[in-house]
Parts: sequence; C-alpha cells; structure tokens
Amino acid sequence: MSYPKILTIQDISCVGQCSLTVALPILSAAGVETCILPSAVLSTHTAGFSGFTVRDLTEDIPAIAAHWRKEKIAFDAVYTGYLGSTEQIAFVKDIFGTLLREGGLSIVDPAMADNGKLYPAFDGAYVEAMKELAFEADIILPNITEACFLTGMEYRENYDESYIAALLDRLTASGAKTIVLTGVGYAPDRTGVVVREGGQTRYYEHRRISKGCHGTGDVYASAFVGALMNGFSPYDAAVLAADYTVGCIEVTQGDPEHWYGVKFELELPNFIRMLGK
Ligand code: PXL
Repeated sequence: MSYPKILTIQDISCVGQCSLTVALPILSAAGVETCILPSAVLSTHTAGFSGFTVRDLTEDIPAIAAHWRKEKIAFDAVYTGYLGSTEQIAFVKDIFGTLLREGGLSIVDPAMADNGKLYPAFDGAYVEAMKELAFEADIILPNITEACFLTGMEYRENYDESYIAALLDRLTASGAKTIVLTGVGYAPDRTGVVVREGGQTRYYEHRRISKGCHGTGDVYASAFVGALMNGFSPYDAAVLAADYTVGCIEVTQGDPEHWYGVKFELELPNFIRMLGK
C-alpha cells in the first residue's frame, strides 16, 4: 500500500497536544493520507485542566458518513481514539461496517482511562459501548487500566507476568483480535508493550523515563498506526512507536511548564527516519 488513505476519529482538544492535534501530524509525517472525523471539540483535554468547554459532535456524524458513502469514499483503515459520547460509539461501529474498503483495518485505541481511573467525561455505559467496538476491531491498543475496564479484571499497580497473561487471555476470550497492551513494566525504571497476535505473545521492554507523562497514549497509537500503514508488522510497529514515544518524552522532560503533553513535533524527523523514508 504505497499511499494509504486512513480515517481517524477522535476529538479536537484545541490546546493540550492529544487526540487529533497529535494523530493528524504524525500520520501525515508517516506519508499517509489522513482524513479526520472530529468526535467533539474541547477547549483543552480533560486531564489536568479545569473548566474546559465541550461541544459534542455526535449528531453530525451520521450525515457526514452518509455523504462519504454517497461519494463512494472508502478507507484502508479507520483508527479511533477519544470519542465524544456513548451514542457516538454506535455510529463509529456503523462506519467500520460501511466505509472500510474490503480488507481494510479497524484499529481502536479505547482512550477512556488511565492510572486505574476513567477520564472525567466517561461512565459505565461508555465502557459497555466501548467493549462492543473494541472486541469487533482488528487491532486494539489499551493501556492496563483500559484493559481492566474492558475485561472487568481488578486494576493493580503492582503486578507480575501472570497477571498480564490473564489480562490478555480475558481480552482474547472476549473477542479481541490483535492486542497491543501498553505501559507494561516489571521493574520501577522499565516499561514496555506486549503484542498478542495470532496466538503469539511478544514483549518489548524499554526505559521508563517518567511516571505518567500526559498525551503519550495518543502519540504512541498514532505512531503505531503510521508504521503499520507503512507495512510494518504489528510487533515491529509497536517497537517503533515505543522508541519514538520515548524520544518525545526525553525532549519534554525537564520542562515543568509542559505538563499537559509531549513535544512530539521535535522528534518527527527521527520518526520519519525510523520509518525508512
Ligand atoms: O486520549 C487522551 C485524551 C484525548 N482527548 C481528551 C482527553 C484525553 C485524556 O484525558 O481528555 C479530551
């Protein structure tokens, strides 16, 4: 696929370096035609800012999708992130069913929780709807907290390999296909990603620079999708995305003013090199 066309569905947080303001530049840098469907417009993201504004765009989605269908537009992949409402998830499922070209990939980052907690905008109904989307997708990229919400497993700060294996088994039993589980570390200064694909599970461990840098989940998922669209296998894309994300954290750490996101733009030249472009 020399020039894939992908649709990414997530919010626009006008300030905060997450969701579409991260996905669009990273996918463009990967040489992928990137179409967008904004799920909502927020003045900032919801993790750490207070008093943010939210305009939910759920009711615009069916008409946008219908127009694309009329124009016979089809995508090689649809990649979803933070969605605006529970109701919206059903529309997104419909987009998977009607706007992906034959053999196209559905990729879901169930961006809804971190550090054992749901993001402020979400509740149990959202989690239930997200389960339906995630277990239908070809690839999911949950962090450990999100995997716990998807499976009902207890969230633990301290865990071992058997806990992670059980989490992956529960996801697989629920219908998950390829799983990219992020933020898995077995030592204080280490973290990594576990990829389960076609019955095979592989772990890529790397340095953990700081605890919970905001925005890294979206940078990671976008870089993963960009690499995948360039022909990398899910495991190789997971490794590349991890290395790129570590680079982004490295150039951001040491700047306390920049608590709300990572300076992913500074590392885009490296990302492009890693892709072999
Ligand atoms: O995926 C992170 C994210 C995206 N969009 C919004 C968010 C967050 C995380 O808090 O609040 C609006």
